[in-house]
Amino acid sequence: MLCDRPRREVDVRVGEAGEDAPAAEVDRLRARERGLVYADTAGDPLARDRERARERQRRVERADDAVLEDHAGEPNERSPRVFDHVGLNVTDYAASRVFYEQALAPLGWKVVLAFDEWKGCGFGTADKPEFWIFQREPFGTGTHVAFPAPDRAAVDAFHAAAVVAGGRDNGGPGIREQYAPTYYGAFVHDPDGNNIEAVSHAPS
Ligand SMILES: N[C@@H](CCC(=O)N[C@@H](CS)C(=O)NCC(=O)O)C(=O)O
Repeated sequence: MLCDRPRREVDVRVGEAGEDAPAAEVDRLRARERGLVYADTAGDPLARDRERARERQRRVERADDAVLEDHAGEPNERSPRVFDHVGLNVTDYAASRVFYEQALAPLGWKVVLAFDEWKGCGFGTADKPEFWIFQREPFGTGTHVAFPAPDRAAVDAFHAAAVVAGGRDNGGPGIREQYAPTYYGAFVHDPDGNNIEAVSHAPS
């Protein structure tokens, strides 16, 4: 909320919305724009004190577009990557490799390291393998793996590609309000019956 006569202005560079101001207020600022916002006074015993509350106003400068990317499903300080890498045991390496190559391509994942002689390969979005498949026992089924999508169109593309690749539809693209208001996901079973999902948390 803008205020033309604040009692006290403090210049801070906001790298993360939510600490010094509600995200919705910071989101109104474009990259490099500056403006005054109210600090989040929830739980603050001084919040009802008008003078003190005004002192909590902060002048902020949107740091850069990285704040917007907070919604894109990429790891960041508030939502760090949980695993370094994960792996599934599959019954047919060749079949699963083709399935995942086609299904994950719209999300920017590809095979970045392969051990064909051991019937295994790792997928990644850069040069680091973060999702592995290996043909070995005990064969797995029913595991749920969700891949981050940069936007809703990528979720749509994932679902279409995964079905064309032979995946079994387990829920078309759409909002799943039971998980979160902007949770946009799609689900497909891989050749072994694992529940593979793409999800976007973008606001629209
Ligand atoms: N067919 C459902 C699939 C939902 C789903 O699999 N959700 C995940 C969590 S994001 C899950 O493991 N749900 C529990 C379950 O299906 O038992 C849909 O389209 O919404």
